[in-house]
Amino acid sequence: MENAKRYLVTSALPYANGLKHVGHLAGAYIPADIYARYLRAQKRDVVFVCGSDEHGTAIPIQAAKEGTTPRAIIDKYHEAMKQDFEDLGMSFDIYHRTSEPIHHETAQEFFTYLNDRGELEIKETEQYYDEEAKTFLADRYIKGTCPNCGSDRAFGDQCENCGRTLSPDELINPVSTLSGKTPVKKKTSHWYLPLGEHEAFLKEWILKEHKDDWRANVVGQCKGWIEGGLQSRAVTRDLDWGIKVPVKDAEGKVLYVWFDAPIGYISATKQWALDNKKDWKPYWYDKETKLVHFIGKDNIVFHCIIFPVMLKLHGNILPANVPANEFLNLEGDKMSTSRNWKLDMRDYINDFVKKENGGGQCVDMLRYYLTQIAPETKDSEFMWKGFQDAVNSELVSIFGNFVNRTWVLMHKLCNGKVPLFHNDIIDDTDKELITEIANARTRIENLLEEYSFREALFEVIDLSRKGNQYMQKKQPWIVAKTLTENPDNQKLIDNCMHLCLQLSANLAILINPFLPNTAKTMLHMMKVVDKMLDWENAGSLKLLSVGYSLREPQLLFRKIEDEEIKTQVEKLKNGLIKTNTKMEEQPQGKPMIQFDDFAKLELKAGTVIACEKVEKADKLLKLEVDLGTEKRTIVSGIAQHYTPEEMIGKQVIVVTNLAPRKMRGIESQGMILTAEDIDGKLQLLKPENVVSPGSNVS
Ligand code: B3M
Ligand code: ZN
Repeated sequence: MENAKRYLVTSALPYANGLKHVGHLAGAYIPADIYARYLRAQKRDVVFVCGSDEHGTAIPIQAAKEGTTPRAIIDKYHEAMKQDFEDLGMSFDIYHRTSEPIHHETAQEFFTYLNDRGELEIKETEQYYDEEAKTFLADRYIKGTCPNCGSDRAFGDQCENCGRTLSPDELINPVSTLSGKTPVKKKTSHWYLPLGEHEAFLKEWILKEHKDDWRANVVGQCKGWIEGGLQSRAVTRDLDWGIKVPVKDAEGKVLYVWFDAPIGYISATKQWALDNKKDWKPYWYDKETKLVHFIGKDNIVFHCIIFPVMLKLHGNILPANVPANEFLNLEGDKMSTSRNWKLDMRDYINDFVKKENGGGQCVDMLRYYLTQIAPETKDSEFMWKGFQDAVNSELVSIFGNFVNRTWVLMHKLCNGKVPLFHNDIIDDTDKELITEIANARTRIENLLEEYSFREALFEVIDLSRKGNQYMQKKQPWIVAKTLTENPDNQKLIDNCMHLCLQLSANLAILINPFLPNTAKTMLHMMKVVDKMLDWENAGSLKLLSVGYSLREPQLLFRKIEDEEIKTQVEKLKNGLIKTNTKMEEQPQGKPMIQFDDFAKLELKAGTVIACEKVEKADKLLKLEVDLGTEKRTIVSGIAQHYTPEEMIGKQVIVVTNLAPRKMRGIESQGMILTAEDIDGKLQLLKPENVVSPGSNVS
């Protein structure tokens, strides 16, 4: 296996529009972190970069939802995501952001370079334009009926109901989400990357050169894209949030987020180099650099086709591999932010990591389970019960148990010191274990080099399992009972404990890329320095010197109780119920209005003086409301929440200038205001203390 001269490891830049869940963590972050930690332990030259993706329509859309500015959104979520990653032990050399000036400059330079060389084409097309908001509409800003399933929750890029990918032209009855108006078609020009011109290169590079060393799912997806015909891709957008297109007269145009985001890897490297007084260029220009992108499967086309074409045209190196992961489901269903069926990193941090001392253990437990179920070749499933089993029956019962037994017995039977190994009485069982220790390193190393993290981790646990079996065969605690009769048997105990201790030291090195906190605790127990964890030490049987006294054992992992799992599953299900009700009733936020719009409403406080049910309508009540200067009849849909008797005497808030409407033959001359609770129950809005009927409400 040839080592590269240097490595650049990247994790997909998460959108700064919300918290990220453990599916993201398992897909693009933990595997990259394991790989980077492994390379560092190998003392290779490695830079591991990530950062927030702060452009694209996702950002202003979230800003509108939260009633704030895009800038406030990226600042808030950048900090939050950065903190979450830190809390979960991601060892980025830099966590950058694409809103930084250095990134804007880098992306603009990149665009200019391609544009000046005629690598981009300009095309004029017709796109939806909102005449009221005076803006072209990004796909996400157009809503309509899905041509596939008929749902009205379809957007210009995708139907929320059936998941089908759409283009704005396919929507039936398109409406602008900004103004609620029907958009018109208007001409606009954009820059395109003519992917078709690079088909031969892509075929050669992916389908031939990398057909064996890239994951089958990745090559398969690329093959589909290439053979389906590569269309030119617009690399600019009509939008006011993003990186300005660095061309004269390109007002109102920004770089497409998928053009600038991957360049974020380059600007992050630049910033890292500035901070550390290094040269960033070899990482992006020298062929002896190994560039590896860790991503989820939905990002394959961008990292394997579009960005490589950009890199090639710009004179950069190409990725050596793109180990994309499939998706992680949760308790039998797809993870989804909009349906709230997810486990946010933040929730795990709050419920486990922050809840107790030794949060490091909990971090490692999650890292363990997510690696054990990593969706490397197919979608996989996060089950709370599976998490509990993985922790209790593997980490606690196998790995933790082996290390703990070794320490307890060493203190009991060897005075807390590393005993001598007596070569004269070595037997086959010892020899077998010694071979296992020697072989494990290469096996694990090969698996890590080919991005099979799941299997590599299995091998580490398996080695500890072998330690348990060895100890079970040797039974030093039984041998100890024969010592008065046969003092020479201490040698048997010594050999067993010596090997178990050396194996433990090996396990610390091998587990370190996966579970760094566990390795740290083990270092503390062994009273050795970090350097022992250098990968080159793995396989050695001389890691702990004879006679060296070690510390008392520490618990590496705690058990996960049934109660904790139950709580989590309930929490998940409750969250789903809440969002379901919320979603049905309020599909999305309404467009912003001006004060003048609000001022058009006339609101008054009134007192209900009579009330009765409306015949044959189980939801309606007919109210007589005293508004001081007049009395009005109002029909209201509150019959399932209030009885007529309860209503009499109550104060209510009435919209008095709403055009009258007939309901079940009765003319309703206004509307009373209610608030709807999460469970659908209606509550009347009313003044805190009784006011005179007819009081103005504003
Ligand atoms: N922000 C999409 C995502 O979070 C996008 C990745 C960019 S990587 C350069 O899935
Ligand atoms: Zn649909």
